Amino acid sequence: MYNFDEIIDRRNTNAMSTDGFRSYIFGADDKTEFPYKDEEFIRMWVADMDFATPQVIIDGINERLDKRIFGYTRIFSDSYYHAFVNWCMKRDGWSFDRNHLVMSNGIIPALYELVEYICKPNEKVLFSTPSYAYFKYAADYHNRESVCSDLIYDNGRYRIDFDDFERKAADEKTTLFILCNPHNPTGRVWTEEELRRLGDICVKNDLWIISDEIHCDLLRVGEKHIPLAKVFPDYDKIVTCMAPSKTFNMAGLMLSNIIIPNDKLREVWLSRHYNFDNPLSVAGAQAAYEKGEHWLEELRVYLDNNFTFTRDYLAENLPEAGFEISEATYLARVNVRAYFKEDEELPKFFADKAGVLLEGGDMFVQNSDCFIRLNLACPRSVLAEGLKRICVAINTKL
Ligand code: LCS
Repeated sequence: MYNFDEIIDRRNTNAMSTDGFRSYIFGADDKTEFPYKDEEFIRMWVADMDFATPQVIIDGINERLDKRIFGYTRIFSDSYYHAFVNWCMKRDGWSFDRNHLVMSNGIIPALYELVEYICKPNEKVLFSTPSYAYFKYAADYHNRESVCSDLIYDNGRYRIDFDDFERKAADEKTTLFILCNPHNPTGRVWTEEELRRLGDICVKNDLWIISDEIHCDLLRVGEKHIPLAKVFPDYDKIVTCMAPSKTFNMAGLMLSNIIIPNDKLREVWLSRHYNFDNPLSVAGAQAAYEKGEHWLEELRVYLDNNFTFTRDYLAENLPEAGFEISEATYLARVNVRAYFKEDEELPKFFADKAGVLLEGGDMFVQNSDCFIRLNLACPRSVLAEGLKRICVAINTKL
């Protein structure tokens, strides 16, 4: 019913995807020349989608536009809470108190704030690597030391090194663990057993946990999301972060949900946070949670098919590449160790030789050499062209 094959021109919308790649991926400016024109690149990098945001959300925003005044806004009515908590209840079997919900203009801005509120200046922030780099940037910004626990790559699947994690969690200077659940960039959906083991270690060491669950709706069909706070309902040092941004391709509207059960931390947040919301974003998010489910279920099927297409294409054309279908996210992780040296700058290679924009290698803090990450949330024809270019570039390099 929805047309995920449609190619939508994103130029002239100030999109990161089309206009922000020079600075974000390459630290380059407008004058830096690439062998490809900007519009010739296949873009498989920043984590947003090339699909239209569902019409029900656009209608919700339009209804709010009709009210014509866009003054200072904060969520006062219960209707947003009900829409979101019903969504969580229906999809994840999890609910939370109305008072525990606070809003943020993004999960990353919330992480930046929370690191400061939670960790004293000499305390450390723990997370698993490879990692979305902003976990580290949030610690760096406040001069808090980051402690990385490398995930173990085992036959195409990542697992937690619990001995290493436990040792690092036991350091009394480590006071915060940032969990990515499900995990970007590995695409793992942590099992209940894994979450329980991780959580038990954190509880034993009295750690705070920020559970970044931004990718939790984007699961392969058949997978289930388990909010960490559902596994530890009595531990109030877990902050849960969720958002409609990835799920419904509305990251630019900058609205996210932060659930803080601990009264003291929430008081600090409420007293220091710049507490206003964008009225269009609130309307869009509420419409998403109330009416977006049907679209999401079709999107998931389309993404699943993009993953199987990628698996089959790589098996045929790049047989030495390591690839497993991600359990969550629209991000695919490909091990290209057979084709590259450890220190090769992969994003540059693929931009120059293939005309494909992707992220890889040290863009994920550490434990990520010789991996590339491909964003598969694009029409199948674009995906096919991107994969073709990637395979040709590698095969002609040999
Ligand atoms: N947390 C995780 C784990 C993410 O992957 C992202 C976006 C965010 C938070 C951003 O949250 P926001 O501030 O927008 O609410 N991930 C991206 C990525 O991997 N590439 O581009 C964006």
